[in-house]
Amino acid sequence: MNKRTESGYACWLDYRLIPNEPLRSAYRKRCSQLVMIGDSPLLQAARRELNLALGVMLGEAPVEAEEDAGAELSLPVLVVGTIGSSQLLNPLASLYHFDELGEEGYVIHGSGSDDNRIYLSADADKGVLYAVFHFIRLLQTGASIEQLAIRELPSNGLRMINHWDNMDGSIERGYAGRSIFFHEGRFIEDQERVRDYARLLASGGINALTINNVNVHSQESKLITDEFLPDVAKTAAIFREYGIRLYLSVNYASPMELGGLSTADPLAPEVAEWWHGAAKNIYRYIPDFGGFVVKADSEFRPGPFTYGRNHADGANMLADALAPFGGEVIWRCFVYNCLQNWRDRITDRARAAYDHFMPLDGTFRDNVMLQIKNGPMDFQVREPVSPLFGGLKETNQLLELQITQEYTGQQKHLCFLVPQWKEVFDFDTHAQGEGSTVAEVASGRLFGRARGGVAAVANIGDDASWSGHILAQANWYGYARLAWNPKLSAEQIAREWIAMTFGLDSAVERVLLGMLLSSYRIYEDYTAPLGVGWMVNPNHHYGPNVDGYEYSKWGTYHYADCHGMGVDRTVRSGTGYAGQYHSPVAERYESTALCPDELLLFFQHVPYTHRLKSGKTVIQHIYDTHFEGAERAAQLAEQWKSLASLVDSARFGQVLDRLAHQAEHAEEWRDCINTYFYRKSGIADERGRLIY
Ligand code: GCV
Repeated sequence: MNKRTESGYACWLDYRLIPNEPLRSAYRKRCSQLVMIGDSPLLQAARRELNLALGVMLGEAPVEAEEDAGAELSLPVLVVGTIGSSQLLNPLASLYHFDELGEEGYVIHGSGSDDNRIYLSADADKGVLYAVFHFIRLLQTGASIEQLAIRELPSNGLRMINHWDNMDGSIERGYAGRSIFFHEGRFIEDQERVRDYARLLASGGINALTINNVNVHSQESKLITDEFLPDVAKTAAIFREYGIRLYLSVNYASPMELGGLSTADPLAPEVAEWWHGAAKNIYRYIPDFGGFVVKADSEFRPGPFTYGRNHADGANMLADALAPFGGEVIWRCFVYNCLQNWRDRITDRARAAYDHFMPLDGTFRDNVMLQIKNGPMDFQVREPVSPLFGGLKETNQLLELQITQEYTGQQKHLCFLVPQWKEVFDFDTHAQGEGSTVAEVASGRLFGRARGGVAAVANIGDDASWSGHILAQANWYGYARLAWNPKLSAEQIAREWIAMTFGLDSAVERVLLGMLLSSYRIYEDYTAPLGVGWMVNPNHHYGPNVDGYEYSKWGTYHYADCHGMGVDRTVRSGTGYAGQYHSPVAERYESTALCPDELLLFFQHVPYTHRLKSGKTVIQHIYDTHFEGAERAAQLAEQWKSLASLVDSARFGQVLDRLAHQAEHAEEWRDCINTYFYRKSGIADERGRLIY
């Protein structure tokens, strides 16, 4: 077993000789020759990958033939290139509408009967690259390649990863080492790792990236200046080879901090002029630069509020600066400033994004997208979907997810997040009647918007395995796959990832599939009952602390007292947040009887004796889920142990250490939460289990 496999570095592009001989020779038969048409950088990347993958998996790389090789081409051959680039691809033209594939769609076609060929084709080079990665995935997952008629188009135009990396090498909310881009205030010179990262991203179809934190400090502000643009350009060039466009997070106050102006007022002509000059300069270095990501007026970052302007004023001014060069502005909606204390039951941080941005709907430029976190608070284990989805109708939107496990176990706990994200994508906003899912809204399709998509905060660093916990790679892979196609099931994604990462052993698949698919629920059970969030230690957000945020000023409460708990967010008696949804969602959240159990305490303040739909009381639910969650966390470790002889010892040990920690830590969670609520409520566990 090689080092890249053992450390986890190879991730899901861990090509290995296919051990099943009949399968390998069936593949080899169809892939003995390769005709690759074209040699743009994207196609060179595709060729390199195909040769590498086939060479290792089949034991020998295909023989590269010329497209006019004549008789030899009667033997099986893989034909790879854009439609129209060679007559060899002509048979496809009548079978698929290539003009509908755009820049990124592709076709994989092969029928055993009429000829011996498998075609990987598209209308553009990027589509060909994606076709190649898809084809490799077929072989890695043991799929039949005898009859192929695959046509793929991405559901989302923008499929982005956001890094929260700082130039000193630290990563905000990073749990897997230091930055792969920066060290001690500068770019890391050796970019081999960055190239491997680009391959991994492209294999899942990621097409956009920011490399620096949305909290843009002074050194990072200079990324848009001549001091660092040559380095940014070098990094952009690597990602470009894999079809990924680079964006930068920018400091809204740059005209003052870099340009020496006395204001950053978006309506001041000198400010607009400064940004125009800055944009022009960036495009001199990076002609396909994606644009700016902006966190403004949030958590002490500067923004247009300072000047009495609104977010549309700020975003549009930047959008105008970028428009002549084809760039766009991604403006984050994570804006709140609701200082309050625990006595205040009316102010509600959950309302903030909607209250700020809904009145601005329709006032943003076409090259602005609003980036909206999946929930109204902040990536908690369980939150409702942000009501801005379905609320905003005339504004481009991006759904923001968090791959890095800030509140979901920090890559020390196993928590496969794809099931959570699936719930978000599938959530029906009812904005245009039934079927108005978040997937349809975010992609732009529901309201006929030209732009849209999804962004997520990265979970990688310079750790040998990239992600700290090897099983956390499944979240990174799963995000990319869902961004491409939110209709994929969590199970399918998990199966693919397991096969590509650990091979095709059926016991490994069965055990790991069970572990991954149950892990989110298990984590929720021992940490965050019924939609309550924030019961974590302040600042670093790891480990239980029921009152950790209960007396903070940021509106993060559960309001537990001796009678009951939960936040009344109803219109009738609470903060009114439930009214930000369309009917019938609003009515569902408004009603204690209709509100789904898993979000009950997010929307309602109820007595501990309130009976859930499950038939249990709230307090008994808390006890049961915490006892069972901790028990099931311990079982995860046992399940993994059953794979001792089937997984290489290095990866086996790495994962086992984390699972052992998780099991122990889940007990701490169980005891802290149970004891707290037993003491508050005075109600004993029906089953008499040990509560300290
Ligand atoms: C990058 C949360 C995190 C912050 C993060 C912020 C954001 O508050 O704890 O670390 O800042 O979200 O999304 O901007």
